[in-house]
Amino acid sequence: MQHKTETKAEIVLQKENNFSEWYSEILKRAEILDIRYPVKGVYVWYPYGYKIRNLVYGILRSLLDNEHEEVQFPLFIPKDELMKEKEHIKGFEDEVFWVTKGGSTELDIPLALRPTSETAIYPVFKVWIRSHRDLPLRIYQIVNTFRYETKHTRPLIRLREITSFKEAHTAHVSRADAEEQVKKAVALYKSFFDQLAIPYVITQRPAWDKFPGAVYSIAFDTLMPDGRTLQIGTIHLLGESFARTFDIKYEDKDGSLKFVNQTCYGISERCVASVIAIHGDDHGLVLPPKVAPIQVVIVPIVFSSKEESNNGGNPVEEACVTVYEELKRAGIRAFLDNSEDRPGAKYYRWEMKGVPLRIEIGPRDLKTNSCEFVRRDNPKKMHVPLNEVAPEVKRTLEEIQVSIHEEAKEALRNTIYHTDENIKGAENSEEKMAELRRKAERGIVSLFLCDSERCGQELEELLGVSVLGEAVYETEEGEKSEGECMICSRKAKRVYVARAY
Ligand code: P5A
Ligand code: ZN
Repeated sequence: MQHKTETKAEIVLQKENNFSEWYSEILKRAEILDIRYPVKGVYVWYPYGYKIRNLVYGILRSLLDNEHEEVQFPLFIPKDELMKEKEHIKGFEDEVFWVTKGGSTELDIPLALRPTSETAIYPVFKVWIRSHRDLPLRIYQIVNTFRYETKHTRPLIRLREITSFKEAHTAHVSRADAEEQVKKAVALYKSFFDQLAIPYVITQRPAWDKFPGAVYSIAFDTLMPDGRTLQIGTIHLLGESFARTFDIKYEDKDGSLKFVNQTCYGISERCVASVIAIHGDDHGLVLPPKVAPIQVVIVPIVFSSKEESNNGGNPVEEACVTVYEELKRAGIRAFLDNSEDRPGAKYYRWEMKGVPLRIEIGPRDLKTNSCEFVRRDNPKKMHVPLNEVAPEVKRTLEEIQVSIHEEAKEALRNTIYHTDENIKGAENSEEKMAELRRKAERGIVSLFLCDSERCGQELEELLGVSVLGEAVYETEEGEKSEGECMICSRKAKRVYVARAY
């Protein structure tokens, strides 16, 4: 190990003890996001953060491009369109930013900045869709959306400008086809989060807390290091409700006119937030190789190299360049750090930036024609012969990707606390409730709850949690999926609750 240069930092990073501070410091030190922009809930992407963002979105794009086509709709939504769908607007009206003037002239019709794009897109679906041959129609866009959030805003987590809302909208001939699409969207999002090595639970949101205008909503939630869950994506079955409001009909094979059946689903910057929060450690980011802008950094271990290299070549530097070029040729995102900083300063910088693999090459390594691999996610070092570097890098990056995923999945699994008991009705129920409250401090609690809003809200208050929803996709084998509601003792389904962002 080289002697680490002491790098002065005012704040010692402690992800487990003080996640909130850790998170803001990482965004700054790893140069993801500059939070100094003078509008609440609105932030600036640094170049490095933007590269991560683009790699993350590249994965989603390639998944969506399979069966969807990318489009772009306007940011402005005229007030009358936004107000058409009654339930939808009830859910969003307090969150809409309005443009009411052009210069100093009042606009005839105020324009909303899209909080989401149903009411921008569906009036156009009405003119695009004529016949059953136009269906299924599946589009997506990656755009900014605006929500006047009144809860505490937080970079990448609760934004007033979501800079990249990845929203898909589909229309189908029947309810069965739309439900099939919901399943496909679930599979698609699973694959997306799996590639980010992000573990999740999938739930059906309670009927009293679904997306405004939907028949039902499916949510993906992950667990942040402070024990709170973060909703990282949702999929909604819209049925015919928007089709009726916006009069979206198609001519069926028999000539009759029918309403389309719709779905929509979306993901925000929260997917980037969860990559940072879940994999990072006290030294900085730990990026999954798939989304690391630099997958491998090469650090030459040279001591007084300058004179030597000026006199025509230094074997260490030459070896580094050879390795760098070979990795580039192999399609690996490599970087050769031949700056004048000391090795320790370089280690610090690239650890902070989450580079999954570091290759060190020094004079001693050259004597054995080898180099040293240092993984970001575990402290073990490995000697690798120089002529095997490219395949070994590929193999190691794959190993890292799998290993951080397994670790994160395990951590989530371990914090889910299951109970089959009807605790509210039990003796010493006070004590048992307090126990559940403690469990919910650190993770997800799985319990039985009926679908009434009253029971849901009572439980939320008793435990200081939010109801995520019914564990529709993920119940473990052998686990009871039906029991008695913890609040009213009626028949109930297994539900996940947690303190949520
Ligand atoms: C689905 C796409 C929708 O808006 N319309 C089109 C549907 N669903 S949603 O649940 O309201 O939002 C989708 C996901 O976006 C994230 N999200 C946010 N992220 C950051 N800041 C916000 N203010 C914010 N609001 C919502 C959530 O992950 C949500 O699941
Ligand atoms: Zn109940």
